[in-house]
Amino acid sequence: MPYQHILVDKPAAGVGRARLNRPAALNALNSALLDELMQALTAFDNDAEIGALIVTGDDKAFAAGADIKEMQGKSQMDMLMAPSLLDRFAVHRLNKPVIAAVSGYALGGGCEVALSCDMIVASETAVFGQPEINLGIIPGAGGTQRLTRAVGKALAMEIMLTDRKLSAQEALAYGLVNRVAPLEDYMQVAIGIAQKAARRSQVAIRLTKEAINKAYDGSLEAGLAFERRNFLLAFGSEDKAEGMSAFIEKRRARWTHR
Ligand code: DAK
Repeated sequence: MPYQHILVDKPAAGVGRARLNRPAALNALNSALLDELMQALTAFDNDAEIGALIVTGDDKAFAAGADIKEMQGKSQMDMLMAPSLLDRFAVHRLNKPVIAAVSGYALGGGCEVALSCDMIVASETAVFGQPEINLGIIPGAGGTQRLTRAVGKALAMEIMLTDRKLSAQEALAYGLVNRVAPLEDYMQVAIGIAQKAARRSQVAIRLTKEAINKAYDGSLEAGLAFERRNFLLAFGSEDKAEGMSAFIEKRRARWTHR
């Protein structure tokens, strides 16, 4: 099936790969792209020939976040009432192992998609961050919960409150990513890990993944529900409108704190 915003292939036996493909917008995640991504990943998840999945972007950007140009025109009610709001960021619900192969920017929703995967392989050029604070909003796809669990409270606060970015090596040191590899090798490293998982029993893999997530999750659902509420609150603010306009108009935001 032809997709408009992603590329799909099987780079090795048993491995399905979805590549975000909006390079002119640094793979910003618009609704259509997210729908296609979930459709493609779900198809791989249901394909008996496939044992592991890879989500990736291109060398310059995994994804620079949700599409600010699309979000700018949306109201709080648009976001609240969107029928597939939660289904669009649902990589964590897949049954098979999912590896994010990250090069360049993994920001905002892009970082959150990577964090929703089971493992992350980063190129040396990868940059992780949650810059939503610059737009007058908060992370909305799990960042406040998953990043905090991955790197701990102090660093999570710095990343999300001050837009501190993490390099690939820092992300490795803080336990956010599994491996860092040179730009020319990171995809092969991701494929290698995917192949190792793909060779195993899909039943045992699925049950193991479920059990690990149980240990890790705790009250993640409650955390996500709370985050969503606060995301919607921020989305109704004047500062959200100002932050997004300022980005698009390439100027500094003038916050009114309302
Ligand atoms: N959205 C739309 N367009 C983007 C974009 C984005 N997030 N990021 C980059 N672009 C576009 C730029 O506007 C530019 O387009 P033109 O001006 O050429 O038309 C093109 O991509 C190249 O970008 P730059 O010219 O800015 O490239 P630079 O190399 O100079 O800078 C950068 C790269 C990544 C530092 C910069 O582009 C940047 O700061 N981008 C924005 C990063 C950002 O703020 N990301 C967070 C977005 S908010 C939700 C769940 C999740 C979310 C929302 C809702 N629900 C479940 C409700 C997530 C929210 C976010 O991710």
